Amino acid sequence: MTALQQAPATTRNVICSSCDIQCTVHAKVVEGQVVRIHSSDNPIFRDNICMKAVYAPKGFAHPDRLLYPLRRVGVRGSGKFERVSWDEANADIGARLKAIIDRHGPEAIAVSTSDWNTSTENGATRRFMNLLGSPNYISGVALCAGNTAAVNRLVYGWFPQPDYANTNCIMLFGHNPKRHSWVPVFNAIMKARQRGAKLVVLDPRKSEMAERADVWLPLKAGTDAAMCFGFLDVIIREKLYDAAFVEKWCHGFEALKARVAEFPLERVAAITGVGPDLIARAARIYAEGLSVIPWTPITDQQRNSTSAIRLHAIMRAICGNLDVPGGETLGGLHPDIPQKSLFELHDVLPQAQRDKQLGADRHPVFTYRTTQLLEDATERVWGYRYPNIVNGSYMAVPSAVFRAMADGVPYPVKAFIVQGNNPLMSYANMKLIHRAMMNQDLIVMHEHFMTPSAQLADYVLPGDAWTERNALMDGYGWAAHCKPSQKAMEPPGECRDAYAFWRGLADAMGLGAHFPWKTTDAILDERVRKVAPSFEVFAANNDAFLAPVAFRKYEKTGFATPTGKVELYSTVLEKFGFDPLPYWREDPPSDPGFPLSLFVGVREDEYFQTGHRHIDELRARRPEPQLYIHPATASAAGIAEGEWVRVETKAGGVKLQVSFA
Ligand SMILES: Nc1nc2c(c(=O)[nH]1)N[C@H]1C(S)=C(S)[C@@H](COP(=O)(O)OP(=O)(O)OC[C@H]3O[C@@H](n4cnc5c(=O)[nH]c(N)nc54)[C@H](O)[C@@H]3O)O[C@H]1N2
Ligand SMILES: Nc1nc2c(c(=O)[nH]1)N[C@H]1C(S)=C(S)[C@@H](COP(=O)(O)OP(=O)(O)OC[C@H]3O[C@@H](n4cnc5c(=O)[nH]c(N)nc54)[C@H](O)[C@@H]3O)O[C@H]1N2
Ligand code: SF4
Ligand SMILES: [Mo]
Repeated sequence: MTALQQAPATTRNVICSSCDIQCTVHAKVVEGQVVRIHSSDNPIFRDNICMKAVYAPKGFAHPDRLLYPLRRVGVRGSGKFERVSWDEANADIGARLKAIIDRHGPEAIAVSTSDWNTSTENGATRRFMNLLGSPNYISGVALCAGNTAAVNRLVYGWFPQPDYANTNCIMLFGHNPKRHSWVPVFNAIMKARQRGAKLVVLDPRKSEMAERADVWLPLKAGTDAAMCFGFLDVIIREKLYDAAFVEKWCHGFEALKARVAEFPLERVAAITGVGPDLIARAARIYAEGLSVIPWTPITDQQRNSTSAIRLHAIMRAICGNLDVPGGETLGGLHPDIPQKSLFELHDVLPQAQRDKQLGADRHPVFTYRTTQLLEDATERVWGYRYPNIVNGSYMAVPSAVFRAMADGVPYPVKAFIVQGNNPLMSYANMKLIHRAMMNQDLIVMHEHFMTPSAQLADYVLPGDAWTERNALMDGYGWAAHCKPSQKAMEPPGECRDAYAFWRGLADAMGLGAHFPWKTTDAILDERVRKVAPSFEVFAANNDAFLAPVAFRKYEKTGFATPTGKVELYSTVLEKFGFDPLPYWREDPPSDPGFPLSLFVGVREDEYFQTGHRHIDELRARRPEPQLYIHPATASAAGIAEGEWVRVETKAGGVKLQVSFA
């Protein structure tokens, strides 16, 4: 036995943030170091654990981990940095931000963060920006749930969660949780299947979930919205909807009916490539009993995203699946633990600054322009005007921010602060983002590693990891629960947490008085004050802290929309001159120079997004980036499995290794 194996061990309850689903796991700690991650005994998580979590401590202890603040000394992107202190870094960043604000206004400062930090910064990101006066916050959430949350909010004012434990049918629009992808959702779907719940899967590829499905609809990629019109055609023609709910609670059913009538099954079959009988069968299974449509980024990232998401919401509502056991529950804010939204101070951002939010003119749905039309209704139902659902509310539009950074249109953005996000690789249009970043006066990154984005920064500041901090993960305004995460070890070197990062910048900008909590632990103590004497006590006694469950809450408050009803016909979009009903927009005709169609999706078990490639054991399992291609298409082109090919679109190209798997 080694000395380490003999030393006494303790176990901490930690929330894994190696992806964004927030599993509670156990960290075994020996002599101040996390030596093992294993599954917790909580029934939602105990059945299995994914390899990203198991290898996380190894990843955090990697020799390439950033441990000290770095300042760029060579030209931007040359990779030359020198070590500085946090104080030096913050003072210089503060002075440079002030100069940019003096010259261009606070809207010239943009911030980009992502999923992992949704709960760990305790609202400090938006607090800092709102106090400064900048509306230009963007997040990877724009490609992942933020859009869905905003569109759901337009329809009924909440973002619902599936009740997997009691549902009769799960309909997946490409969503493909696996043993190593979104473990708790995978476990919940498997348990529902064991109980006899039906599974309907829409996926152009025979995915793992498609293999398990009662009905698999191999639709053409990007045609999900059209498919929903087909489902609704069957549901409305065969009167499979909940007529009493529609009558009492829905706005615009007749208009919707007329729109759906434009989509007879033959038309939908021609668009989607799936036969009318199969479409009708799936629609009837969905409408038969209590059913759920879990969220997926697939319908966040399509030409017809907004319509597809609205159509999901409409199916839920008219089939009587909203806020009932076995359907989809409406969460909201926890009544006893102030969620991070309440720390964000959206009310201090002046209207004139809100109006400058980039991209709101053409794509308003998750921007202030839309959400401010919902504020009164939100206050009536939520008791609060600014819930930040999945951290995706009140965002600017990423592509518009990158254009402002690159070309100064409609006004210049000259400083870019990035926390836990790899913008160059995660948002669409890498060439534009590269140009945007190269045109900045100041880029600050809060990171674990020298990512391709960090290599372009002026300052790279070291971040702590999820084993190294206390945290309170709230339910993103999506579910009304709070889960504590216990610090298991000290962060290495000078790594700091997200709240400390923003507080340091706030001090440098003369805003320190607005950040009265000196540390994350102080703000956590404040957040749990109503239910425990301190965060430490709260975390020791609670695995998860759930709000009391209640159903059909809208019967008391109405829905959080201007009409107080489910807006099948959107009064908000109508005000902006957009089509108030969902619609179908055809793809432009394909270019003969690009004969194949390409779609994305398929999470790699070993990695989360652009990270984790530095962990040897994981890299050995999947050393190369892969392209999946049908063997018949490959052989027609003379391509063999294992060969490297160049994939080109009009936007650019990439080299990938061919796999038939
Ligand atoms: N091409 C393509 N683009 C995509 C997607 C895709 O599948 N393909 N998926 C989309 C989706 S669904 C999402 S959610 C987004 C995700 O996009 P990103 O949020 O950019 O995800 P990552 O690539 O994981 O980058 C996160 C970075 O945060 C750092 N990090 C992790 N934990 C911490 C921490 O605790 N503190 C600090 N300071 N830093 C930390 C990691 O080192 C990593 O570099 O990408 C979207 N974009
Ligand atoms: N191991 C691991 N797990 C992860 C992640 C990771 O990076 N690694 N990322 C996490 C994150 S941030 C997210 S958001 C989730 C996302 O997880 P999922 O929701 O499962 O999304 P994807 O894996 O991108 O794609 C799922 C399926 O959609 C299909 N698909 C592609 N285009 C279309 C289309 O147009 N329509 C339909 N109906 N289907 C289509 C693909 O063939 C694929 O089988 O995974 C999470 N889990
Ligand atoms: S699915 Fe894996 S990586 Fe994601 S939170 Fe759970 S344990 Fe962590
Ligand atoms: Mo995501």
